[in-house]
Amino acid sequence: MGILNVTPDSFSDGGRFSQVDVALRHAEAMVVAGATLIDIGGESTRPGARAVSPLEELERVAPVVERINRELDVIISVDTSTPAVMRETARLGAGLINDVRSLRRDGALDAAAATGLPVCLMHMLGEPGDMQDNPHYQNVTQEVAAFLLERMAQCAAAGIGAERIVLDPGFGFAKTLQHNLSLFKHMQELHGLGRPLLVGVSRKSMIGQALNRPVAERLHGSLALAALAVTKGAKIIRVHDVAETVDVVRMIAAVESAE
Ligand code: 8Y4
Repeated sequence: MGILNVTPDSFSDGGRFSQVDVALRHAEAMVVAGATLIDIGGESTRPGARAVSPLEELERVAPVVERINRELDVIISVDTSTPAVMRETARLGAGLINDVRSLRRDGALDAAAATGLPVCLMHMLGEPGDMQDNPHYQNVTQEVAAFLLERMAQCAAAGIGAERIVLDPGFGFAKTLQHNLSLFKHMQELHGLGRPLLVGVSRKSMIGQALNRPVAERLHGSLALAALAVTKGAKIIRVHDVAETVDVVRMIAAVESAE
């Protein structure tokens, strides 16, 4: 899964390419490099990021979803917690709802159910703005598993069957470095929930903290964790550096398919 951030159009310098063209070219490069999903997000989850209205989020994301659906052979994942964005992007050809809030916003369960699309449920406590204020767990892996099980039950009650669900431990969301490392080490316990796992660690601060690297120097740490995640059974890896990660995944597959 390649990450595509859709930035606002308002600062466009009126150059030769619109923001939609820039996004399409980035998505195409990731598909050529081997991405089978593109995750499109129009609302920043960074602590302190300005809140984006549903209309503004839709205006950023919808043209990109429509254009990629028209021009590329790839599954479009929409990184959103907003019911209207789920409904409208599903109509425009999205193939997966990726909600870091696990459908906890008002109306999100019903909106996601109505689309008929698969959903990625991710673990996070609180909201992006306050999630890193002193997160606390007795056993982070068990508590993440319990949270995801509860969200799966809410989905089932809303008509979203288990066969439509992908699960995500939510690395970097309401977790200290030690929480992230322990959760990663014990990730295989989450297979007990019976659904495919998606892992997103690309360039994240757990790599920065463990290696003392700024964000521009986290590729090798990201690839190490991608390899380890695949070895631990993760089925989808959400990354910025698609070509490099695809080599890692193919190399593992080559070894695994040997006699
Ligand atoms: C550098 C670059 C440092 C990016 C931090 C980041 C996940 C996700 C995000 C994830 C799923 C991010 C939308 C955070 N992370 N969705 N989204 N799983 N399913 N930060 O781990 O990439 S945004």
